[in-house]
Amino acid sequence: MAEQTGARSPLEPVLVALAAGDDWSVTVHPTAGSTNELAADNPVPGRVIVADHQVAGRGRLDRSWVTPPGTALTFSVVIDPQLPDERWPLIPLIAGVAVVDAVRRLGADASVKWPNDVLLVDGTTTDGAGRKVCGILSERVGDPPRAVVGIGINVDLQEGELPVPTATSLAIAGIAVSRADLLGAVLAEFSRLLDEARADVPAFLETYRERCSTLGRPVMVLMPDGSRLEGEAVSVDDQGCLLVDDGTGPQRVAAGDVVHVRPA
Ligand code: BT5
Repeated sequence: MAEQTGARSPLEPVLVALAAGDDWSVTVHPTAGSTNELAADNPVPGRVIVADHQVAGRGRLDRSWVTPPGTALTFSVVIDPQLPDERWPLIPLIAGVAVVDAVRRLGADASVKWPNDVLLVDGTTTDGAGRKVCGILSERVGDPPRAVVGIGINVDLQEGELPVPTATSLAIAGIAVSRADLLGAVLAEFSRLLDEARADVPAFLETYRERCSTLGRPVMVLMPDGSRLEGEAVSVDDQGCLLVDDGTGPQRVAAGDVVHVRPA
């Protein structure tokens, strides 16, 4: 079990700002409803809103994101993506790879489940698919349009504190890291990958495909209209859509919840 000391102490705003670096303007709230909502209220590029304890965290499609006090890194960044509109769907993918790369540097066996859940393979994993350590909610707000990218990472939750059985944490995988240092690492990776995507979309998509554990797997996709698609995830196209071969050829999925099906 990972040490709780440090990870459970309150976030120290000065240390958080130092870890984030000069490119970001960080505000730390001891308690907040949803950091995405606070960021959207005043979407100035470069702002980072961090909640020590987020009490009304939002997932996609009106779902909720739940983390016990002091155990998670919950924050939202505001960016001017400087990407053409048709490239905006790449933003959450960029954030997913940023988290994967930041936690891989800590020794975690992390990957992206399309489009942007970050999974961690820990000691409990039997099929190599992993459990969710991080969720990402990216929203387009304001005029001129800005992206608010909300990231929630389970840092220090113990098994009994997990909100759902499909969740895990860095601590459960044996990784101890301060939330401030983790924020700094994710922001650095996010900036690097955003620059990569702006300069060379195909290069970024190659990076994404390498980090994406959905590819090559049997999947079941729950579509927004309630229908299901089953098949093998064969690729991610240049728009960031998932291609699933259901036996009749590749079907293009722009949005949906993917379940990694245990290989037969
Ligand atoms: C997400 O939604 O995964 C996006 C979560 C984004 C959270 C961040 S925290 C900072 C920022 N401010 C916010 O208000 N939100 C963002 P979705 O794919 O819809 O997944 C939500 C589902 O994940 C829930 O219905 C639960 O099943 C599960 N879940 C909830 N809390 C979890 C946790 N801590 N760890 C893993 N899974 C969780």
